[in-house]
Amino acid sequence: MTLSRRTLLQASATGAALGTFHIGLGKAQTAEFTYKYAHNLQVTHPVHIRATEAAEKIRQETNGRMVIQIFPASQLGSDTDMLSQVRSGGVEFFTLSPLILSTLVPNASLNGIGFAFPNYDAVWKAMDGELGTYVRGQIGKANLVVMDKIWDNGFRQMTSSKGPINTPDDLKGFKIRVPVSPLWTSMFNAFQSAPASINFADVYTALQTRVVDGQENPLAIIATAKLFEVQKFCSVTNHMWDGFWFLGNRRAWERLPEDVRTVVARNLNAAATLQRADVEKLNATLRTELTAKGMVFNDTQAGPFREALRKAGFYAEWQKKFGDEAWAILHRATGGNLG
Ligand code: X2X
Repeated sequence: MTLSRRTLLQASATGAALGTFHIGLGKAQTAEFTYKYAHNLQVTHPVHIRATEAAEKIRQETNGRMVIQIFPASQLGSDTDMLSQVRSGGVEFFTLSPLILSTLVPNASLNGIGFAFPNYDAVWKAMDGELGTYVRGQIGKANLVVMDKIWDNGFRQMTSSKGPINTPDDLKGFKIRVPVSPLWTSMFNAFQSAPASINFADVYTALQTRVVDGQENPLAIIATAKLFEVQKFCSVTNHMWDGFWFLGNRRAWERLPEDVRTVVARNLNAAATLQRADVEKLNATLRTELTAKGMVFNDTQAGPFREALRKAGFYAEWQKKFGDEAWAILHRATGGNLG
């Protein structure tokens, strides 16, 4: 009696376990949609951490119908490659700086005008408001899908292996890596630097081998991509704010049923909000950490840099390129910090 009851209990326990196993396996095997998401950051960066959480929630909330596989650190290719892949459908999702996106959607780079945003409050008001709506409209016209909430990259700072950047004069002749984007090249040409367009995937090596002497990125990237190993000086310039639009391939997006799309968009946008707070916190605390790792920091004044850009005709040139409508939107968003 005892035995048979135990046998029975064991059998049912095994059955339950097997059942769970089968359901679990079934989910993995029968995901209706398995989409790839590529980005250029390390797995320790808040973009990767929050996107991973969101992908797990999306899997759960769709009962396993939607699986998002994440490929960090430019594993599938550089930003330039991934932009063409997300257009063709080779990857379904991709996060990209608005400035690099401007190689496809020219006015996407509005937020990157030098020294435009005074602080994060102004950034989020703009990107969640009129400026963001305008840019997302432009992205839509280029036949890509974009989530409502932009993710944070941060205010960018300049690093160098040579010496600190204190004034615009220090940028003259400076061999600096910039991302592949006309606005970045134009800005450092205006400073009379020698900018080299290099995808992020190749930046660490370019610095290590001294192909370039410096680069510029927010502290969260200088830390997580370990650029402090190959750069000695960090000059706090806050020379532009940069983010990441969460892009999707349109055909892949339209293949998803409405209810799945809703779950995906809701979780990605919620993750962006959490990620913004993570980066803001990191960018405020990392100076101490990077100093402890041997980096030498200096503060700078925006005034002389902005004046150098103005004198070089940078703002006038970009006002013409963006057009009056777009420039007026930027003007309203930044309280007139445009030269
Ligand atoms: O390429 C960069 O420097 C980075 C990582 O900040 C961007 O994606 C624009």
